[in-house]
Amino acid sequence: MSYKLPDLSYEYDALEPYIDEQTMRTHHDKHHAAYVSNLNNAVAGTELEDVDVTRLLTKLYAVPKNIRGAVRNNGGGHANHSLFWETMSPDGGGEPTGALSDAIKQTYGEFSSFQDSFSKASMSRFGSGWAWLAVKFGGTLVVYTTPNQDSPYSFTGDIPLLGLDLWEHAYYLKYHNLRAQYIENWWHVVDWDVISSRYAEASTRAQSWSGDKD
Ligand code: MN3
Repeated sequence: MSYKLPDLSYEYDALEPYIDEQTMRTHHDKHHAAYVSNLNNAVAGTELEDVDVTRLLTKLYAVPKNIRGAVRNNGGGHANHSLFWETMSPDGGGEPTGALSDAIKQTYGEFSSFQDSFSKASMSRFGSGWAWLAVKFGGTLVVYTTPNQDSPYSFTGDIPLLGLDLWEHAYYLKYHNLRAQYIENWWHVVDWDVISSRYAEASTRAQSWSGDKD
C-alpha cells in the first residue's frame, strides 16, 4: 500500500468565487500531490508503509529519526490537506446546528465570537501554518494554530475538526497579500455538516479517553 492523493468531491471551480479554480488545481494537483509523493518516498521499504496517516502522525515520536522530519512535514501535509478539502463545499457557509453549535456556544458564547477567535488566530500565525478548531482530550473545543504542516495529532493529541491552510499557496493567486480577505471569504465554503459529523465521532472518542463508560 502507499499513500494516495484523494480526489476532490467537487469540481475545481466549485468553490468560486471564494476559492478560485487555478488555486484549487495547483493546490490539490501539485502541492498536495507532492506531500503524498514525498511521504511515500520517506516510508518506502519500511514497516510504516501500511500505517494509516493519522496513526503515523499520532505516533510521530516513534517514527525512526532519519525519516521523522520527512514524515512530520509530508505526512502532516497529506493529512491536513485531506481534511481541508473534505471540510469545504460549494453548499457550505452559515452556522453549525445541534451538538456542535451547543459546544461552540458553551465555549465561545456566540458563533460570531468563535469565528472572531479563529480568524484572529489565523491572522496572528506568522509565516506558513494552519489554524484549527479541535477537540481536546475530555471533549473541550479549542482554537489554535500550528506552524508549517504540523498536525494536532502529533503535537497536542487533539482531534482536528476544521483546519484552515494559511500558506500563501492557498490564497496568493487570488488574494495576494490579503490573508484577512481570504479568511473572511473562506467561511462561505466551510461545510458544517461534515464538521458536525467529525465532532460527533471525536466526542465519542474523547469520552472514552476520559473514562466515561455511559
Ligand atoms: Mn496547502
